Amino acid sequence: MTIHHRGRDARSRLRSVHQPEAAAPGGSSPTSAGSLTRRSLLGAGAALALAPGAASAAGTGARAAGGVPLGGAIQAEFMEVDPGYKQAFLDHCDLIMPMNGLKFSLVHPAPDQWNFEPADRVVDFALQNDRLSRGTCHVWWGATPDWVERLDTPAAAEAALVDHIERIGDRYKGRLTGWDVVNEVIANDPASEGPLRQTVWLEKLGPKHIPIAFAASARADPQARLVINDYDLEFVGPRFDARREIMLGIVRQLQDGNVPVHSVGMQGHLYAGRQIDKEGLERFHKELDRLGVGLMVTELDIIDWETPPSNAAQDKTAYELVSDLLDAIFAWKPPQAVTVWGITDRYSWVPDVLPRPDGHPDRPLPLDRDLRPKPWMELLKSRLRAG
Ligand code: 9MR
Repeated sequence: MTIHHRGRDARSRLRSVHQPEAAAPGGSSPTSAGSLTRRSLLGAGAALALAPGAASAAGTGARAAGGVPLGGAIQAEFMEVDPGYKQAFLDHCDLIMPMNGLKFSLVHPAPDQWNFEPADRVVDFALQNDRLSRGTCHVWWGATPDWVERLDTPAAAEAALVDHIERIGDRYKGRLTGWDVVNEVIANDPASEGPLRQTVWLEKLGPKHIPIAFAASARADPQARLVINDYDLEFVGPRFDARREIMLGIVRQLQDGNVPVHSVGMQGHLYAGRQIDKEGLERFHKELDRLGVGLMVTELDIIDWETPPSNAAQDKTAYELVSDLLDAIFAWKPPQAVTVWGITDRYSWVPDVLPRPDGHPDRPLPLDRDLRPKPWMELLKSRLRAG
């Protein structure tokens, strides 16, 4: 398998992920979603025992007394320079997590180099203020350091992955409610590229990198809620149906191999112009529940580029999208947490990667640039509080 994104800059990589209409990476060998068989994920030696304590961890986690926790992902680089930004997380969030500080290439840029400072700052801030925190993410195509790309045997890749996860999981044990263990492993368009995304980890280890990562995470912190996280699981259309099916397939395969997986993380990057699949999501949630696996929203924000250029129109679209998403999830049962990806329009990846074509400012987050809550923040809070 060849990797196609190596030469591109991070921004264009992210754009291609979040722009399904963009051409699929050239040269990939198409496989059908059906080729992810139950056996294929759990290659020889990958079926690892459920770590002690992990079964009970499935029943614990981030649910706060009195409702569903509202989380916020914070960018450590703005915390000290912008006190209003930092305070906004205390004003609104039950859970405060590092947006980027625990990604592989940032925390572990060279084999013997670790940079825990930015993540520690966020986790300390959360815990000192009696908030929860969680970690993202061990396996992600978008944060693979060069040294990992250069590992030239499967054994070396597996050792590096396991060592990374064990070391970092152990360091944050008891301080994080859980981890996005693998992020964005499903092909962007399963019909032409799928079922799994072509990544360095897939190239080096095959699909078994997924159970390897979950098993290592469970060993490192047996109480942590282990999450498989992905985008584009929410909408109406065959591409989204296929992505939900693949997600269920991965969860079932992990369970078949006795590998602990406790929740599916639905990123929730919601697009104006797309429709939330209320029935499809309810079915998805119900099936996860039947499997004993929870559902959480992990990266909620709004990509409003197909909305007329007015604050009122953009906020109305955002409100409707969030309302539809919550209706769809709550139709079965409350989610385990809902986390917004940032908190204020001051700082977001959306204008960098998916700017509005008309140049009007994006309004991706629940607080505006002056930290005033938009109607969808009130909606979110009242739905989550009611639980
Ligand atoms: O919002 C994040 C941005 O600050 C980072 O520069 C970027 C690369 O690490 O990642 C962004 O977050 C992504 C997340 O980790 C995975 N889902 C898509 C998010 C937006 O691109």
